[in-house]
Amino acid sequence: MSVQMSNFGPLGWVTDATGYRYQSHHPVTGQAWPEIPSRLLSLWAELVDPDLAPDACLVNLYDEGAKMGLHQDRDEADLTVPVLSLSLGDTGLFRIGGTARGDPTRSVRLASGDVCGLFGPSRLAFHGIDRVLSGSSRLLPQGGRINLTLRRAGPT
Ligand SMILES: O=C(O)CCC(=O)C(=O)O
Ligand SMILES: [Mn+2]
Repeated sequence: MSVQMSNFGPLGWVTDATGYRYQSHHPVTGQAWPEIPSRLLSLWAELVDPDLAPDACLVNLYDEGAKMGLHQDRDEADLTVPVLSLSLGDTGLFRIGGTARGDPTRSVRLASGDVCGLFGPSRLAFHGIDRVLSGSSRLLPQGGRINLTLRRAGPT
């Protein structure tokens, strides 16, 4: 995978030779993930649900040339809870289609500060990042793009 990943929150999404899963600790250090920043929790409460907190925040770091193939987010216990993400730094070319892999797709630019939600019928839409527009933001001193994806991973 060309994207570097870490997590905030009680559960973190990890991938290794044995597959992918949510777990409570960093696979190398064994430490618990840091808490989800309060401003992200507020964003979720405002836009998704004030009564159901997210328990996972995936941190994706895209360096120049990094991309993420088309996929569905479906490792969560309750697939009706929306997914909410915040993009920072360089603009990402986000591709989104339908709920079947072969459905037509379209491309949307996610610039720094943009929030993207997968709600309702789009919750299980195939999506990915085709590429990052290097140099399109000066937010991150070393360039690149950070995407923070909030999810409710455990049972609701
Ligand atoms: O970087 C993005 O905007 C999408 C990230 C994503 O789809 C994921 O981490 O599952
Ligand atoms: Mn995803």
